[in-house]
Amino acid sequence: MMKKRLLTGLQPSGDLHIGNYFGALKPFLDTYGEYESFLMVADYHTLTSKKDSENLKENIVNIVRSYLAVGVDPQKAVIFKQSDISEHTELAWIFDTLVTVPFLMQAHAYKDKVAKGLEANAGLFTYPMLQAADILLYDTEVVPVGEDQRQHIEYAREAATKFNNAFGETFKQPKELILKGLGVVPGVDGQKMSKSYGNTIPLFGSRDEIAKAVMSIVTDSSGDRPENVYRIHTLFKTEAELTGLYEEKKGKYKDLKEALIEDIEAQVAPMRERYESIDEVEVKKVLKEGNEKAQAIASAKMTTVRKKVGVAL
Ligand code: AQP
Repeated sequence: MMKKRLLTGLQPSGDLHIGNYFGALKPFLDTYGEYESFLMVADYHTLTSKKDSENLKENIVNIVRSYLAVGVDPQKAVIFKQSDISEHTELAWIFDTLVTVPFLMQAHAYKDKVAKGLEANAGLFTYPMLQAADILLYDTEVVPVGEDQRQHIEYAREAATKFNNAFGETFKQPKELILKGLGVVPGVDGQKMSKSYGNTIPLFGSRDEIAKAVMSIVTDSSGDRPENVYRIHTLFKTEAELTGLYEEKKGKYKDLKEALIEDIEAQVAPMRERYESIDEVEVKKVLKEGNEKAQAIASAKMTTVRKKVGVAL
């Protein structure tokens, strides 16, 4: 029996943080063996917010290093780069012609980013349709993501429905996979951890960088338990494991932060070591192999799509 397909992608827009890990990479790692799996470098999405070519190049290499360092086996998942498969932007254009401006205007992520001062460029506005193309091009059925992406997966379903209604059954309906308790990892200020909010704990940071970020977690001095510290701590230890520690160190915020640093370090140090050992040669090899596999699927799907919409002569 054919395995169902699973796909997710992250933007090479800066250093990955533990929110990206627990929200997207961990659910991917926990499930990708059960599916035919795809892990994309969402580099064209990054252009909606960043225009720094040297930095983008470096971040593309680093995100593939991250994928490998957290334990993704490139023999078991297709690791590929979005911009190398031009069918993504081609299909996104077709979806742009199917959805309305008022529909796109309801996207929370767009409104939030513009409210935070990001330029309201047309690419940022139509981003959900490029994401729909990323997903639907591969007949993806499962998409591991954080909570902030739930609406975008709904938008991908809408793009599939609009296309199928207009041109006949072509695309599958994808479903988000959001792990309980991991959908929104808080940052050091208690808001959603986000590269653009400057509130992250870096996934591959040095011990000192992790310690600095943890020590800056905002604590509310009114209670025995520093809630922001505790919420992040539950990602690394079970609540049962933490009960004794938080009882013993009641009110001692510095001690609790130090315990959190140790627990983060225990989990990320081996990944950081692997990350440091992966070079650009290996990254290029992985992408070359992954791109070939992705390209074959994307080309076949777009041949069908072009026929269905009527542009193929
Ligand atoms: N705080 C978070 N908690 C849970 N999941 C999260 N994700 C991001 N932040 C959290 C998930 O990580 C994946 C990668 O998303 P992306 O690379 O497209 O970037 P993003 O969502 O825009 O991530 P950032 O760090 O929050 O970047 P900016 O600053 O651009 O907003 C997605 O699955 C996302 O849900």
